[in-house]
Amino acid sequence: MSSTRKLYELASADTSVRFSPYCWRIKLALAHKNLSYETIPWHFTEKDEVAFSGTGKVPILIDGEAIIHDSQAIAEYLEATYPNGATLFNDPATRALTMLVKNWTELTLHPAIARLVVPNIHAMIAPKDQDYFRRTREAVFGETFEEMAAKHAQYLPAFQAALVPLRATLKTQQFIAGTGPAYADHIVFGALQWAKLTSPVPLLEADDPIALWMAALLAGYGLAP
Ligand SMILES: N[C@@H](CCC(=O)N[C@@H](CS)C(=O)NCC(=O)O)C(=O)O
Repeated sequence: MSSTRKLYELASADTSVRFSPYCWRIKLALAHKNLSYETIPWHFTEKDEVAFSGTGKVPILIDGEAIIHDSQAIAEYLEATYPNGATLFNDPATRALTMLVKNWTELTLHPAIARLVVPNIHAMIAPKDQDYFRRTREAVFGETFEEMAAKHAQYLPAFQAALVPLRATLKTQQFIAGTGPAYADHIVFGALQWAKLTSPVPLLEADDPIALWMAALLAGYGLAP
């Protein structure tokens, strides 16, 4: 079974660099469930290669006969298909709270991070992806990458402010989900790992409780820092 599990994952020009926040969620979720898989590096414009899945975005998980896209759908598939592994959502109330974490991450944290890293991502991705990436992201943010990069210091406070409640939480409990990690941790980790791997400057101090939580998550799953 494990030999047939495959994860399509966003790759940079250097295909060993994988920074997608949504793919990181699923990599941690798979590790949490102790499921092995093979990753398939994928570039933004390789839409034909994933047409079979019905989406042009990753992550896409192939698990035997099942083809699932969208990180939330994949997490729910893993929880339903592998109920005997460690749980991703715990009880129904925690599952509901995980949606708040997802929406906060995607609607507050992701935009704050994007304004700091998107110009640098453009420099990191495969040359064949660069025009597409510039056109689509500049349209979303309403400014050129050059304008965005020039405003880096201006955009930093929104990112720092977004992290305040997370840092306060991690000062008093080990994980977002409590004494052990769960999918809520994976969601937020994905965003901050994306930031870490693509920011032109370090965004967290080494002794920041958030940085320590990220390291503990990776170490707990036996993943490389
Ligand atoms: N809602 C999707 C979002 C996935 C997504 O946006 N993936 C990005 C990589 S981080 C992507 O594949 N983008 C392709 C594109 O923009 O063309 C999920 O949760 O999986």
